[in-house]
Amino acid sequence: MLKDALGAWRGSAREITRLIENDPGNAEAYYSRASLPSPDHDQEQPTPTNHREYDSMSMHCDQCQESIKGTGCNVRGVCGKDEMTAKLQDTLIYVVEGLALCAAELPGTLDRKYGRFISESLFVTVTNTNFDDDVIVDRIRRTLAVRDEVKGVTGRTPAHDAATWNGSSRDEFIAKALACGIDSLSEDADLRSLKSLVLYGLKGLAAYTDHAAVLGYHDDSIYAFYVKSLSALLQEQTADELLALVMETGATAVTAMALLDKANTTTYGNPEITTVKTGVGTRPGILISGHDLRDMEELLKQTEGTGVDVYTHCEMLPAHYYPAFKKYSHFVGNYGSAWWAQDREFDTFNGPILMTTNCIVPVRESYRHRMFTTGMAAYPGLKHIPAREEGKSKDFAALIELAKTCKPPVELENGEIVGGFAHTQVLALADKVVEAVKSGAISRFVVMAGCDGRHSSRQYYTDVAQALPKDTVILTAGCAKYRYNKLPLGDIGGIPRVLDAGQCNDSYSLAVIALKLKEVFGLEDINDLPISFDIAWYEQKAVTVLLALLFLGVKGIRLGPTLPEFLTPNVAAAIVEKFGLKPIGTVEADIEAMMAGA
Ligand code: SF4
Ligand code: SF3
Repeated sequence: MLKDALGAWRGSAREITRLIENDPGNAEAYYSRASLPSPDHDQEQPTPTNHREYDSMSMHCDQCQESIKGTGCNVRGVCGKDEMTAKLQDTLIYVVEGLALCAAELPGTLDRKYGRFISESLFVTVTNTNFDDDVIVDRIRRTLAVRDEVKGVTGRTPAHDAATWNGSSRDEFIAKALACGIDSLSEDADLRSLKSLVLYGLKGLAAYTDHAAVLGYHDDSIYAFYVKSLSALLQEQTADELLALVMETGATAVTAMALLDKANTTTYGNPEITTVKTGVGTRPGILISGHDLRDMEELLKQTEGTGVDVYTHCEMLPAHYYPAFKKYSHFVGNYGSAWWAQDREFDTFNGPILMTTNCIVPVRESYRHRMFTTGMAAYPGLKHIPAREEGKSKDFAALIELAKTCKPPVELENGEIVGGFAHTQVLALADKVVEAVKSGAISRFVVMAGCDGRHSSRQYYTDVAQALPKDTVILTAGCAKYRYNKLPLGDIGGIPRVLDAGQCNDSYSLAVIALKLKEVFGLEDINDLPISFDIAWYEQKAVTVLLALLFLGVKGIRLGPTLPEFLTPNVAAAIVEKFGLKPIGTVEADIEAMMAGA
């Protein structure tokens, strides 16, 4: 029956299975974890210092691209997540599903306080966001309390363990996880795979929705979808029902990214072409990483006139592109590169570091005393800046006072990064871009958005950027850009060959640009544009972006460095058939194919 359902969706394709069976070399490339970590990053990673009285426990997590091949992470995460944290996150997801099941009984529109609470709880479990067991235990307790509050309102209790189960101690939560992890989603591997795809898409969706909520923007249809989809994960579903849910997750992802785009641009203005310095000044600095722009704003306000400079790291780089932040003379530049190199870069930064969201890597002793978390991010032993009270700002005084006692950052490089090509800026240049395409000066756009990661195989993206013909333009967003955004790739008639729209959530901009170009060129189908998609994924926000692109009808996306391990061959084959999704191949073959429109 499952095969029929998948077959109806994908025809008779067996592309992935065929690749694995007939060409083990390719299968290795598509499904294996490449060597890890990269050669210059091979020191042993420190371990988060949570309690460890559960040494014999096993875990199972397969939600990110660095998941251990074939098994998922089942002893300790490659990310540093240990088995207890993994188990607690499993229980958190389960009780959130129980909350959704109970909330489905509520009449009318879901109260936004519940929607926002679900966003936060899902966000906590996104890769590299929260490693602190105490925080997760507290959130499980709060979720159970909210669930019971909802039951009090409806006067009804759904007949499901997730709606009735109760616990209060860490031990009970750990024990519960043994029965409610991802393996419990379904006994059937393909159905479990489809449910995982929905769940991981929801996690990324929740992160984007939470960022919008922080700025006061909500969309009740997103919260309604949480209730529908999380409840569905607890129930028996057919393949057809789950495939529909996958597409609805993509549709809701578009809604969430559009909402966040509106929240960011209404609050901070439309990103503009900006040159960001990568060198350092002579004053002490605070380094801010992650994706939360309101934290960025409040930190800039509170550091003004203190003698402390502010630098961005990784996904906070695009903050420089917003008009609202340009007025701060102490907002001096970007320090370092993508998340996975942070342990070296944080060491030499010398000043306090603020992690507003993912991605945290296991923290070294050398900078532990200077590192702070806030929002949904947390790590055992680090100071956490509490949530803002209603109508007030967060208080970053502890970072500022510490910064005053620190040395200035050590210079790692001294160059420039150009960015700010979100949809309004690119569309302001539309005449120039269209003319360049019509004259043949631009032959093709290649979207290379997404995540960076530790795998040495991600060198592929650097090599593609360097080897693409000089009449191509790379559209990017997310931390994947660090594989090529400092290369001297030049410009085409004044249009830079790398157009950075911003953070991973700004991938929405790339879709808007593509849809606008389709309109300008009078095309019926987005796939008729001279655009290829060669994107990189790591964590669940990239899953969300991928589902959004599939929902928008983009076909022929190349995805790497490996396809998600949580997709079974049958499910992967279904997506390959319906959407033409492709694993990346060699640099030469992929460029040749992309230039030929394939
Ligand atoms: Fe493994 Fe990724 Fe899960 Fe971490 S988030 S435990 S690396 S699959
Ligand atoms: Fe990067 Fe973590 Fe995904 Fe926001 S910072 S794109 S990986």
